[in-house]
Amino acid sequence: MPHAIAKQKIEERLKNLEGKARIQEIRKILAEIPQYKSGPYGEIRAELEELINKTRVRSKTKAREIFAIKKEGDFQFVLLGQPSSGKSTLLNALSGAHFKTADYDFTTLKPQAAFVQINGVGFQILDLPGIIEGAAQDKGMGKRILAVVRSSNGIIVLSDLSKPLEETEQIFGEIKKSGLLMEKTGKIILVGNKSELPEAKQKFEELKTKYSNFPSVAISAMNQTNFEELKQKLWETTGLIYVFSKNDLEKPLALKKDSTVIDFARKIHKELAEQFKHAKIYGPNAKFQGQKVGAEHILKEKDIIEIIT
Ligand SMILES: Nc1nc2c(ncn2[C@@H]2O[C@H](COP(=O)(O)OP(=O)(O)OP(=O)(O)O)[C@@H](O)[C@H]2O)c(=O)[nH]1
Ligand SMILES: [Mg+2]
Repeated sequence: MPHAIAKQKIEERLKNLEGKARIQEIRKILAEIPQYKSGPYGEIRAELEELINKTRVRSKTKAREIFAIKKEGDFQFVLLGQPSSGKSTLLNALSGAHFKTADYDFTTLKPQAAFVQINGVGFQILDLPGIIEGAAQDKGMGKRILAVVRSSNGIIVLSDLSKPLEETEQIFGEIKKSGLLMEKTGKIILVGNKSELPEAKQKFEELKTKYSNFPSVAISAMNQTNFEELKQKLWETTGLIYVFSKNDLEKPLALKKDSTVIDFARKIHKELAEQFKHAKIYGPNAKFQGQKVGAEHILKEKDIIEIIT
């Protein structure tokens, strides 16, 4: 075959192929064409080798662009569950977003973020593509999905209670295999969805027993039932408390448990911390309203704080 025609045919074969599939096809072509090291076929060969490298770089940047979502707010949860477990439906209901939902698998193909308000504090929750068995070995984009899970602060395992429980066990298997069970100890919550369906209750009880060391709650994302309990458990999972500045009783501020008055001042403004003299505490935990405290006083949820400079 004249090499000009060969070149055209190669272009045809590679059209519309990306990533792994493109590299595989290039390798196949390399094996098929005459094995000359120089001359026109030698040149085609060199071009194809170069194309493999370019494809690698391109698919890497692409994957990163699509998959990286900047962490915003005090805590980032991810929704991890089998395909069609209702992840997008749940996030829409909690946040008012309008992500696509459908009764077929793999509706969501890349992470998408929304803010959910709990106790007046905004949390970022990421909706992810469904996860399947073999994810830790990269099946179904598994590695990329798990990388997003790794960089988050907490995991909501969304179990589809209309499906065999083995599917949920597989998800726990994958997060265990990838080391996330250890890394995210105390930051994983089990949520059973579609609880309004028959047999869901019974299945959830089984799950709850099996995974008794995780906080768990059964909900119906569709009917929005048990959302208060869900939010309360999510809040507890964050390990945060919310407090108020005496100047702004509308907007609470989230702090890590056991934060001190000076941590609070720092979070508001560096200068406020530098000019700190003492503080006054109001609210349900104060010994009396306006209790005077020092910089190292440990705050409790719902404290109202006045910094004196
Ligand atoms: N019966 C019932 N169906 C639900 C519930 N929540 C979601 N669904 C349905 O389940 C199907 C899948 O919902 P999605 O929100 O698209 O699920 P997903 O987990 O985001 O799916 P993928 O993005 O494909 O992984 C849709 O038909 C939803 O209407 C629920 O609480 N009860
Ligand atoms: Mg989805």
